[in-house]
Amino acid sequence: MDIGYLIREHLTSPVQAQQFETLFTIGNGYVGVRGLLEEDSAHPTFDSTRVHGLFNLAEGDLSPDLAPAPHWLGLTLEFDGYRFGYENGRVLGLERELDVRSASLTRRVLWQSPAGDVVRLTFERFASTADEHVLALRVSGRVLHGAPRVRVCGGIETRVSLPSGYNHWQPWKTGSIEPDAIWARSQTTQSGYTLAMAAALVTDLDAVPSLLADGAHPQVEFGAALDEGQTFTVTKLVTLFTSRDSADPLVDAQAALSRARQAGYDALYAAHCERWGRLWADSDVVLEGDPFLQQALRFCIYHVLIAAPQHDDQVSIGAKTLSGAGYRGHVFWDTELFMVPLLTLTQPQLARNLLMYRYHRLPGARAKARANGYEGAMFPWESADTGDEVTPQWTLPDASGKRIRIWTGELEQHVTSDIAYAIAQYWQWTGDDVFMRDYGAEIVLDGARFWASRVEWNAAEGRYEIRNVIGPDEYHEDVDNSVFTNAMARWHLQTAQQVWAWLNERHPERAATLGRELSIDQVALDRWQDVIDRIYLPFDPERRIHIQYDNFFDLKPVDVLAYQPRVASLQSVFGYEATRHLRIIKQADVVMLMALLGAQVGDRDVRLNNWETYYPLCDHGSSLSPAVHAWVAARLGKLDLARELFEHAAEIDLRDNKGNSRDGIHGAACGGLWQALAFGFAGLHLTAEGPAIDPHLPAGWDRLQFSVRYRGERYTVTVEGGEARIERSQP
Ligand code: IFM
Repeated sequence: MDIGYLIREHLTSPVQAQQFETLFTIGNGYVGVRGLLEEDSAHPTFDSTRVHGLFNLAEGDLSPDLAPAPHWLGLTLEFDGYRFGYENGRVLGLERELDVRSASLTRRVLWQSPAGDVVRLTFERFASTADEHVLALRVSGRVLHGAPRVRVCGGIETRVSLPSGYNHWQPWKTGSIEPDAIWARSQTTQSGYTLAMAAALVTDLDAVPSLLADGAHPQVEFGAALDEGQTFTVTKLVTLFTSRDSADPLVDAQAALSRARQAGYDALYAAHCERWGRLWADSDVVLEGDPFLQQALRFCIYHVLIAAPQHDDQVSIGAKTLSGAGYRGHVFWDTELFMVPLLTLTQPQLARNLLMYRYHRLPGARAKARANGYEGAMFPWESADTGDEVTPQWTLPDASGKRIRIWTGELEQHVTSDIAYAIAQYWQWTGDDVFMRDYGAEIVLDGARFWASRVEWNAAEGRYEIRNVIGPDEYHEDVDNSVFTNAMARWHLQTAQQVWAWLNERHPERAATLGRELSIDQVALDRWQDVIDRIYLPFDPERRIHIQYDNFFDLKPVDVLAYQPRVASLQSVFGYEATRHLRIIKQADVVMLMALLGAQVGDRDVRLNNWETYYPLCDHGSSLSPAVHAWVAARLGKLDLARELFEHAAEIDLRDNKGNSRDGIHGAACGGLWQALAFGFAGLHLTAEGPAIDPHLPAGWDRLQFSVRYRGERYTVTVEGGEARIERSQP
């Protein structure tokens, strides 16, 4: 077994348990299941399971949550009346590990009951990637000492809640199918999605199952006498459907359960592993010379893969994937600029699904533009199922009851260009002209219309400006002429010109339709060109640096590097209000622009000057930041620093270095790590002839190998022993 695929649990304090619940999330692009323990009967929320797309607005709330699905992991084991659990009896041995190669979680426990019986228990679980409606867990036991009577009980716990306490479900209806199988069904209170779950408890013990009637928590139980040396297995098979994917979720859940029972755990697991073998064949990275980074890369790729919808183009990946309650499941630019590129280059069909989510949400983006007095499509900063802006306006109250106004929903507008960037990148790498013709072009063109209407003419200066925004650096709100925002708006308009020219040349009928529907005429095209020519990109010609936004250098200087090392952000050190006036950057901003646009931002000297100016000011208060810095540092040849920043990015969840992994995986940091490696260290880029590399690896990285897909063909990048190559490979 290659250690680079295994993530082991190391608990040094009880609070870390929640970090590992997040880390040990299993999933299949439809459902995500946190790593709660099977026997955990006293969990504060039972918030283990999330299904894509089930957003709901709870009564009394103003922003939707991804509603938590019932907790299906529960399994109680009692030996002669003593309940198995770490707090009872003695744990004589314990190990728990996530195997990202097979997307499965395993725990081995040697346990002595208070009566002295000793059992060895192995728990395994997976969320099937071969049939995404199937979830499975199995416990295999062996009695090493004693001959206890075992009692087993497991069911569907519907009394789940979010840390916020909001309820999202109407009262659950529950029932039984057979003596060893049960079901539960309900609807979300406001959005009206139905979810149905069915579960069976199957065993090789000579036991007669019976039902424990509890409306909110239907369970199956059975008991049997065990002999010393005896082995046994208990398998819990669970199926899950929603009204998003089924006309009758309960009927489908029951039918799928019957099929899953017939197949059995081993066959289901084999099919699941076969699919994962194919996923890894395309997405794996080998990095020899640093075992931690090797493990982190696979861990991060795994978490993006288990969150990416396989068969559904109406949902997208939230900032915390399906692994936690953070950010309520909402979708940010994190998806398009951080996670999608990994998928575009290694699993293009999954990237396409995510881009289609934005296509389907164009009506929401158009409504937002209209509501703000603009044209075209203005995508929401936070998006859920409807495509409307769902960013909450206030933070939750702190200990003193104080709440802070959140302005990103109104002011953080660059997301519209970020989506266009992901579309252009997807198109370049895949050559998927059908997608571009039928869907992508419409997003890019209508986004361009937004920017053309959004800019303001400054007659005194003779230039277009974009005032009152938030750039990637969210410590500074309501700023004018964020260079990131302005430069990406300009890039977006230029890209729209290219897409429009291509459409007219290759698909004139589609161009005519879109031209009519989006009012793209010569007047509009002239306006785009004028904005491109005269939009203001703040630049200091003496220092030859970009200026993050107007008056940025009036902020009070702070020696940010003097506050290292630290887990808390400098905003929490100085306070929200004070930080607004300090020259501290939350995350890659000008640096982010350099990562995306490279030499288009300026010549090497300008980019180096930008780096020397902005890197020392950055607090990395956002998990999105370190990987982007690593990427740019690697391109600028600052390899030691690049490696340090890469390690910082790699540690975000595995070592919880932002202190909030309990809320869910930082999906953007995961996707960012891969990009830092591919685009930064390996220097992967496209030329007219196809993909090319320009690698610079830090000392100690002995070998790097990964594959990407370019226009249907696989290319493998290998860097080892001072040699580097990219070659077309099979299949
Ligand atoms: O999208 C990010 C943002 O850039 C920084 N704050 C957190 C958001 C969600 O990850």
